[in-house]
Amino acid sequence: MEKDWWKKAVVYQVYPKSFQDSNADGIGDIRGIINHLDYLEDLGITALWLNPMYCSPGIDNGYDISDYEQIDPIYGSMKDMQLLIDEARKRGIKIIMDLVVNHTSDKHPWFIKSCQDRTNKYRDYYVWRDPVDGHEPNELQSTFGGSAWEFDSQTGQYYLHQFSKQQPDLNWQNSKLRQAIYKMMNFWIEKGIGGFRLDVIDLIGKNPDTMQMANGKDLHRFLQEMNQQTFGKKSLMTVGETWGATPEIAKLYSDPQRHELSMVFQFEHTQLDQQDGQGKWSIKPLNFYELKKVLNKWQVGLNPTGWNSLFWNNHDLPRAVSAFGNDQEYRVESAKMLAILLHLMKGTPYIYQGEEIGMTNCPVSSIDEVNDVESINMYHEKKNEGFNDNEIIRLINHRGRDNARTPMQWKGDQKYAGFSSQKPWLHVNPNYKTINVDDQLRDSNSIYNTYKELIDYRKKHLLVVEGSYSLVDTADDVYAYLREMDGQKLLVVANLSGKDQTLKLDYGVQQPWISNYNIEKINLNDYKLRPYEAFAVEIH
Ligand code: TEU
Ligand code: CA
Repeated sequence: MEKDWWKKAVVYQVYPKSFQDSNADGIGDIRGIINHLDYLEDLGITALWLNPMYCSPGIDNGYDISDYEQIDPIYGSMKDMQLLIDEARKRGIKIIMDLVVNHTSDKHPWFIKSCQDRTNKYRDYYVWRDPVDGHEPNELQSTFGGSAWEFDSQTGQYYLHQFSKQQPDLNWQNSKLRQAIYKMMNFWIEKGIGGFRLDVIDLIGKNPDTMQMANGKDLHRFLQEMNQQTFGKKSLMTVGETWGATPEIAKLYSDPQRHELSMVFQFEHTQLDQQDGQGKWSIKPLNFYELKKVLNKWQVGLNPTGWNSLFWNNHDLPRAVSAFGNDQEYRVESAKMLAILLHLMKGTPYIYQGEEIGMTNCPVSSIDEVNDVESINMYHEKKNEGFNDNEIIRLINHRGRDNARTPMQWKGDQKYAGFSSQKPWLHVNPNYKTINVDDQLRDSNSIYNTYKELIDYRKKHLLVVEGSYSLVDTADDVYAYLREMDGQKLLVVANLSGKDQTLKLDYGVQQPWISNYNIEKINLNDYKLRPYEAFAVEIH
């Protein structure tokens, strides 16, 4: 196997609970994924990242794991999982497993034993601290609201949880814990998987006493140790989820000389519609020039030693076309623009399920319709602070995680969008009648086919993978860049805005590889870009 295969890969992210239900219980499952491998092969993707399907009480939809080496029965069995790995391989698709090792579920046997008394050998698998003056050890807050410390009355200490209190943090300072994790990783590697996506991996070097959680002092040492004891010699792909990364930090993770990870997810561009330093529930309009600056910074900044991941959305974020495009009158144009802009950049692109058909956010009108623990906790917190329902629902509709988690829209003419024959665990977006896979497969001009073409270009032109990247000077709301290799030159232009823009570049008249307004020829010396217009042209 080629060592750096992941540099050429296009990754598709499946949120299993919402992809396809094969046994009519309203919950997506492994058989449902297997049933759609041909679809994914047709799209052209070469790796599949699966959100967690291990045994879990499901407080945080699988990110609270109670057994790392078993499949949760709601998703199927280990036999189904092995079948998925093997069937995917036959289609040239590698399976990337979600590795959640910053915390477990409070129902994991390690934690249950850890709670029994202060001296048992699992006590130190988690992070326990004495009360200070009868209170929490310090001010650390949980990402999902409230204190990050929970008191255990049986043993008289607090345990740390950076997410919900049912997700106790593991203590990575304990070498026995680290060995247990590596053993579990090797168990999965032996099944023939293609790699791991490492959940909130930048938190494992935490020091709760100094309150430094992300980018702690032992983080890179732990990753090097993990690399050496698990995937290091195995051409696997690894992508770390690192909310706290800067380009400099991302290079530490992804420089091959350092033997850590293949790449990381950085989130700077997904936070530009938040007010500075005020977190995800503070909203401001997206500034297109800022977006261009940030994406460009990462393209330039990771050169030459690092490697970028390229993505607009995932299961934690609003839908791409709703967050960065216009999900109403320009839904098709802006969804294609986002695809063209991202997929011709340097790095490994990720497509989140439904993005390839331009699925949109799915607004709700009451908290009763909300499933996600993060949104529900925030709702109660804000209620206590005196906010009214409408204000809070507006925030949830803008940034809540359920937006991305509604069932995949396969068919326009079936109840529940062809996701299941039974009422799904989460509502289906009513727009499935017009936004669905079936219709787009039939339409050669669909968003789906734009993605398919872009993936194909990446496979056929090494330039897209390896070519250099440089920004081209244009109007603020227009993003243009050049990719170059061995004399071949590709120009990519995207109008990020819903307004007309002028483009004047000394490249004459060219024929595009791809465009979202179906143009045959473009006079680059003087061109009027329409709302969200985008194209890529090879310069001759
Ligand atoms: O996400 C990490 C994380 O910090 C998110 O919770 C993020 O803060 C929020 O969703 C968006 O603002 C990972 C997983 O992707 C997420 O689904 C899990 O809930 C979380 O870790 C805990 O495992
Ligand atoms: Ca099912």
